[in-house]
Amino acid sequence: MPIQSKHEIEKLLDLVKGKKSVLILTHENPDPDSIASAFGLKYIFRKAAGISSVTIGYTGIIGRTENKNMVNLLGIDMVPYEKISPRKFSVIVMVDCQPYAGNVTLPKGVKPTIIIDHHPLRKTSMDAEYIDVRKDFGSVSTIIAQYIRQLELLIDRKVATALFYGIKSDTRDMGREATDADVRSSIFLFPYTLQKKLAKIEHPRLPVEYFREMYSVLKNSFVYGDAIVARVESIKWPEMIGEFADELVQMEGIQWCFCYGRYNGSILFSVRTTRSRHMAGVLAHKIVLGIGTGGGHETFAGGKIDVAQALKKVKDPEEIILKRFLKEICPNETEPRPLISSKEEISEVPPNGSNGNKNK
Ligand SMILES: [Mn+2]
Repeated sequence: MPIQSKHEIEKLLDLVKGKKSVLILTHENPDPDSIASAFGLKYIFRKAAGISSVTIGYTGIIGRTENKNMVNLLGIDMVPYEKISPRKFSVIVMVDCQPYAGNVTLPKGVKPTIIIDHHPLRKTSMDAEYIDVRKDFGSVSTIIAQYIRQLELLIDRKVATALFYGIKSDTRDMGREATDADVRSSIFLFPYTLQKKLAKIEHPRLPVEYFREMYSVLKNSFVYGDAIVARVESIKWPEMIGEFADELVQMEGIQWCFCYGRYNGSILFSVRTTRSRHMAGVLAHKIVLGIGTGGGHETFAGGKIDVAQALKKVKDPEEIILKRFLKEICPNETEPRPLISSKEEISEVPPNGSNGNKNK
């Protein structure tokens, strides 16, 4: 898909020019791509449309350490949805999501004027006044970087760093569904990035909790043929499902990963596949049909089930999504094998070090 023309971008700016206040909404539990897109767009609105009152709103939490560092180190002002009244804004923008996709909230009857996304276009999005939805792009940050370039705006280094990381993170370092456009936007942004801050975002100090969670996920992982399934017992932060799914699908011999667990009255799940042109998004949609919402991209997707709602229809929604996943992925029922067998010894005593026991 060609780059958006300057003329088209002017149309976007015309929709906000002279408006009192603009709300940019990310998706629930925003990831780096949606945070960066909102931050970049806020910058564009300020520099190119003279709008200073732009609020970035989000639902859920910013739980992943990388994302928290990104917001803190780059000074991105993110306002929780509970603290905003969407109806009071003159213009509402959605980035990296679309209405009714299940991962973004708006009061009844309130619609976004502008939608900029890279998930498959939904019918209900068609009545927005400005739609730039590029399913083929690896990230929305790529689109926002293109806008900055087309408008020949001076580049803010924090914005450049955020967008660069947004692209990097959504495409897993250009390895996941990245196109030439993503690469070109990255190269354009790179000279302006704040490398030290970026390193602190990408390689953060992690809370002890992270390692405990990782242990519990590995302990609960089962291999079914070329698929790995992990039921996460307690989700400490909602993004961890996707975070660990990204890790597990890297395992040799594995082509599919399904991670799921309960969080705040919902079942959250992530689907990953190493096979391109496999519709993880379609699969995510299919396995929650009638009981929840799901969707995403070719190789990575996710979804959510409201447990109380689902229980009105079915007895065990967790069992249903697992069964449906397995039915699609390994139709010839394979016996699951635990990733770590109980025979493998897990030491609960510290090693002896230099206390003289080593020759025993
Ligand atoms: Mn994205």
